[in-house]
Amino acid sequence: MSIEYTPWPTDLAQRYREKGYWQDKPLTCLLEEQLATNSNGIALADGKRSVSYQQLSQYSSNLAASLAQKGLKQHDTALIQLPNCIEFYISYFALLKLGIAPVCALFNHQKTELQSYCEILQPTLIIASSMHELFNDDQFTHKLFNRFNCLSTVIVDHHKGNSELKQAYLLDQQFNAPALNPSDVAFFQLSGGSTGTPKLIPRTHNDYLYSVVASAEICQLDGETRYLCALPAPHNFPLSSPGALGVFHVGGSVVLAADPSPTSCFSLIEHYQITHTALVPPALQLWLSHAAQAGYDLTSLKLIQVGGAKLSISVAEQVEPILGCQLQQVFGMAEGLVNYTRHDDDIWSVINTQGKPISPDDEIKIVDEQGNDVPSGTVGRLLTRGPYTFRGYYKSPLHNADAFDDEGFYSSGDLVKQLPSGHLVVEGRDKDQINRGGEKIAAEEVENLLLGHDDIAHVAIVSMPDSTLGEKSCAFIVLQENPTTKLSALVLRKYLRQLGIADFKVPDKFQFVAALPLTAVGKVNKKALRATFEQQ
Ligand code: OOB
Repeated sequence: MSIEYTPWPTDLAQRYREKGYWQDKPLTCLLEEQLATNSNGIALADGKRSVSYQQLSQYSSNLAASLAQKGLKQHDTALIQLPNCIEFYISYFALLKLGIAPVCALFNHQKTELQSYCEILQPTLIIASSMHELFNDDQFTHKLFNRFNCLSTVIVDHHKGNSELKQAYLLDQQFNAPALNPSDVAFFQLSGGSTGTPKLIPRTHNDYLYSVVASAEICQLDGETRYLCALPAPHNFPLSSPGALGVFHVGGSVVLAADPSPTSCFSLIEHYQITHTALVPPALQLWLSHAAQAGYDLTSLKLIQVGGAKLSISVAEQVEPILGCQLQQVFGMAEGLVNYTRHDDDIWSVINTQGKPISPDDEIKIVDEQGNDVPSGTVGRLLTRGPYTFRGYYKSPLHNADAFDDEGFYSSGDLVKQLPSGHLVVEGRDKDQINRGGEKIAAEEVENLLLGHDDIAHVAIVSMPDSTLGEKSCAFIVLQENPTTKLSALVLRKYLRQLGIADFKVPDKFQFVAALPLTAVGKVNKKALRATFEQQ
């Protein structure tokens, strides 16, 4: 049985097909099309190794065949957790070819996140790396097997010695590909989240392929493109905006960096003559301050895309003078909608706006608190629907009821205004989330973990301004009346790390208070808590 998801209404689906957005082709066509004309072209390189399109295609088919032999089959689900490496794309395409829909966890995710994904998705397969501490030995794998009956196979890519994953994909074998339905869920994107439990975003072949192909065109990628993937590979930005998949679509090369730091990236830029890359604002700031004295030749760079969090105007202005390449602002979301500033935009729009939507059929509503349209140019809440914006989180009917309006528009939680040119300017946020330099923290998720501590009565996590990351997180804590232990920031950090959450979610600051301020209706007044930082 196909994996369930909320479909687009028939009339819109028909329109998206008529307009040629949905091509009714599976995402695997990205590799097949290159095989015909560019099989020896370099698809991927990581500083030490490189693979051609032919190899990427063969390796992913080999892995798919080996998984099929283990009994894994179309419409199963899987969890992939790999660092930025060639194996990530081999695994991703292997699963797409088999019709297995994976969720691709970030490499800094820990126990809590991985277990939540397993809980929601009930995967049959996990592909992980021994470079992650959880998969260094068998303990965590055993725990997962005990807890999730659905699991049949865990494959760990051992970076030292024998890797089961490498053995599987290097063994040439016949793969009988199942017929894929392009309307099916291809894989799940991770939501930045604003609720207690993580949410998964089903992305179909049709909708995702459209966003990739259209993005590659907007960003003017071609066979000569050498794209540096320095952000976490599964994230929507470096995967599809236009990201690695956009590069595969045009037959260019993707070069993988371990992380976006100048130390990891500059030598790769010089060596591979990188033309395009995608960064979050804090990484861009590091590049700007290290470019001059680093001693690397960065002149091959043509375009730096910046997104994931708001880019300040003063930093945006420095890109061309210092790095000698064009800036493109990208305002996107794993749920769908992606906006780009365009090559032919005037310089003011590139520096001051977050771009305009990919598609003429991206519908934008900007509304006030009552849900009424605001006058043009006024700030309001962003709602959107379109040919690559999802229609519902996976198995989350209650949350979906809040996240969508009656007409199927998704409410992104962003406060924006739209200029007469169509460009959007992000002015703030109306969701319980902290954007820590592009890494999203759902406040409620971390609050719930802290509330599990016996000595904590109440907790509220809010953002506080930070000159490098834009925002950091602060937890305001109210202790129980007679605490059994002496709580400190140190103790609580250790507590959260023992529970196992991604490091970026551990609050940067803990503030112990007698009570939390409340609103008139008795909810925690986070606005008042945030305001305490403005006064400092
Ligand atoms: C990207 O995707 P997500 O899912 O990690 O986060 C989406 C949220 C947006 O709703 C917005 O709050 C924020 O991240 N955001 C920005 C922004 N780009 C994203 N806020 C201000 N300025 C920007 N340029 O972050 C993402 C997905 C695809 C492409 C680019 C970014």
